[in-house]
Amino acid sequence: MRTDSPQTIYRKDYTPPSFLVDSVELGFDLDPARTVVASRIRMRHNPASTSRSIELHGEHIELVQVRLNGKLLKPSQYKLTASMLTIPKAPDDVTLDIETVLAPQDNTSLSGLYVSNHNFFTQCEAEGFRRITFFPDRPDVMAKYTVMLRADKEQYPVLLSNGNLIEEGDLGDGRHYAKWEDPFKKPSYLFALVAARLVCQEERYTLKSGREVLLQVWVEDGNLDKTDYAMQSLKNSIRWDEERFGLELDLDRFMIVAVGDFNMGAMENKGLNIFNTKYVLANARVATDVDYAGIEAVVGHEYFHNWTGNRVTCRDWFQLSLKEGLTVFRDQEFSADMIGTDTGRAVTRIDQVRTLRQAQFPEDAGPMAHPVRPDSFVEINNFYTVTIYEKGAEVVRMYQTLVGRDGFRKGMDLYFERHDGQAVQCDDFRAAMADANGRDFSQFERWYSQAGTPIVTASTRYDAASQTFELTLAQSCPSTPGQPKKLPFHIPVTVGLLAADGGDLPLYVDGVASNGATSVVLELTQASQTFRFTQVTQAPVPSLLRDFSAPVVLEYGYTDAELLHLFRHDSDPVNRWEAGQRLAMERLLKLTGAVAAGEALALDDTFIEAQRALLADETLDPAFRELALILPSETIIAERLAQVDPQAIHAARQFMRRTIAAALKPELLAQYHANQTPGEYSPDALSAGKRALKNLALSYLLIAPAAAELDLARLQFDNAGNMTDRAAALAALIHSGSQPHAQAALASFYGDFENEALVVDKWFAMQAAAPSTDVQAVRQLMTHPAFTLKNPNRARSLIFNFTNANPSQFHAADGSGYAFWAEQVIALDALNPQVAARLARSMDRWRRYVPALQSHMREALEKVAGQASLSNDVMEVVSKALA
Ligand code: 0A1
Ligand code: ZN
Repeated sequence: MRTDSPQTIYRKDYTPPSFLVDSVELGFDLDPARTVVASRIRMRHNPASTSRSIELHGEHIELVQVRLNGKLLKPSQYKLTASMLTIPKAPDDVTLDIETVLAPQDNTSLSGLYVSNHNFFTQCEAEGFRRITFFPDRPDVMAKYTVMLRADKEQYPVLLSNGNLIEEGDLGDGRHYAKWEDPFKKPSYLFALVAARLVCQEERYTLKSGREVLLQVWVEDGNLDKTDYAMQSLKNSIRWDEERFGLELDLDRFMIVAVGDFNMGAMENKGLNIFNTKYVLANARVATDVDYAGIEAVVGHEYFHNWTGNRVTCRDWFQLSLKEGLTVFRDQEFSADMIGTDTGRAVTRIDQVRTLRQAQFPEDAGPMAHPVRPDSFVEINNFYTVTIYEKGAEVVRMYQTLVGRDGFRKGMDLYFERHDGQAVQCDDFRAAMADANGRDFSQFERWYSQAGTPIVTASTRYDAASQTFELTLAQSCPSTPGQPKKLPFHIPVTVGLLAADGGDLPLYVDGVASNGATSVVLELTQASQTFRFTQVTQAPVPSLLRDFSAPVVLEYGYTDAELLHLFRHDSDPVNRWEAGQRLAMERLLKLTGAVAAGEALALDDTFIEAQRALLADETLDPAFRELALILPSETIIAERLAQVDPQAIHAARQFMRRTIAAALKPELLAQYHANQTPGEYSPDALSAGKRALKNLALSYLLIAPAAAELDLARLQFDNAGNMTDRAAALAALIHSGSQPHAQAALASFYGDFENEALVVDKWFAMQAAAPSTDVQAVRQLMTHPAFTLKNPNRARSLIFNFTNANPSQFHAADGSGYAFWAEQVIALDALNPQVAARLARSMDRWRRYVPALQSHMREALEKVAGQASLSNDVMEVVSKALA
């Protein structure tokens, strides 16, 4: 066991910085083994601070010398620890000159300055800048940066940093230089540099105002045929932010750079966004529809950060969701607007709900549960979570639901009017939304301070004589670590009432302005509240929480008949989908119980007939039909059970899929043929929806395939004109249970794509997630020459997909999956603590498993926790799991 216990940082302990920085000049002499960084920092005392000592963070770097106002400081004049350089009793105006040395080639953490495929990149969020030079590395210190880069010209022909290129030239000795200046002040976490051998696609683009800007997408040589979609997405993002929010690009030059080794998706460094290759590179041959959608979303996300994150930033890291929740909401709206149709919007909304249920609800119910604005953390990198991002986006969306689109825009305008150029808090955003709309959002604050997923329980009463319909909504929220009791939330619940013919009844609600509309937003603020609908001419079926108007669990005792009615008729497509999910979930829970009890399994015709009708309903978008046919995942089913038996869940879900496949074979085949997308590949939503439905049909047809189905899949695999169809056919063959077919296709796929790293990731990922792949097979795959733990994408593709997407094997009864998990967490931690800590999270829900598995899981967790040298990142996760 490690002896020093990691330090917890509390939000309540915030103090303003003692010194503010006006400008920073950085000089880099880049060398993989020994990079020298010279910095000149002009600072002045912050009147808001009582402290006179300058505190500069610094980690894993060597201090060569420090001068204060020109004078070299003796070691006795400062204090240097492993994480901080402190200069006590400093005068009001200070210029510091600091020289540091570092070794980027040894930096496997991918935080700070590092080398990837012989090129230099930086990643400074959250606290990476301190791995480059000593600095007050906190987001409320905003300064202007000038950066001089010097490097070997032959090896690093491209030298990039934030802002504008103001000078470049030769240094004579085979080296060259480039000088960059960022006209905007920024926190250190937005600093970036790239020194590399890269090529770019570039374009001049005219803003609505008429100003011309230069857009560039930088990639390795050989990848220029994969940059069109990222460039198009960037242009779409720029236009969208102008139109929807009146926000213009504030720089003359905007760059996207792709790097193969990256811990996250991408990073919004000012004017120099650095991206995981996964979110840049695409063409029909190598990328799937899902990849294309990811590129559009992430390019948008990083671009939108330029205003929500960069121009207005966070006061401290507890406010992370201020920029992340808001920016995810913006990228979600962007993706929805890009599709443009109502069902298209609904399809994106359904995807968001699925992500919440698959990942955020479990987080909110587990040992790492935290509020959208946390009160404490050990390692900030562990708080780039689905709660901060996706639940944070839901919180922002609720403002829009409460004040409408126009009211939301007014709130955004006021937010920028008040806070441009500042580092602020979540409360400031809430105040802007409230003040711009004359609303009281004080209770709404609880969405930021209380963790846990609220449960809203509905009950209803219809009185035919008075034509009134009463809807009672009661809310509660389970306790979470450190928060045993919760107060009521301010919850928007969008409601409609369906008539017997499936149409919407006009709504009149006492005390609520509804005026006969077909949907109304009710505001639930008490523990329990009754809403009275009048002029209700017939007993309705309530459609509750339309468009998933709040991130809650909604409970209502729907009958099957009511759910079928909603599934067939609800005018809100999200709730239509939801009714189908409820029908499926009820059955999956019963089947899981039956498997565990050793009883015979059966699926009713009603459910099958509903699925049959939906599958062939040509009035519905294929994309919607596909979503409505996917059964709740094994993870989502598990969340509904007090005690989880992964094998029983797997068997129950497989039984249901097999039964559907057998009953609907002709319809599935018909849809398979009806939804082909011949001709040139296009990632547009309609074509992607057709492929999704067709490939879902294929996967069903290959559950228990005869020779004809195997041939169908192989034919698609061989003749596919795009990666979506090729990968789907390969997955179907892998899951078909026919080893010869699966192995042949895998070998041919690898042969065709071995030089495409992102496709090799898919090859590993598909195998890792197949129920036929046991832990022994994963170990075998790890010996493949293409496997390495050092590349995060590769580690995720094999190891994370096994632990997170292959529950029946990961949870093998003998605990071998957990022992493997422990080994990999430990091995990864030595290389890259951030990635290791994410893998550590796979064990979050261990206390919910059947006792036999729990004891194996505890053993594995204790093994990790007992390691002599463990990063704070992993330590925080495993100790919270065991607490
Ligand atoms: N701000 C980025 C995400 C990001 C966070 C941390 C990173 O390294 C530790 C990298 C990227 C975003 O929201 O896109
Ligand atoms: Zn972000």
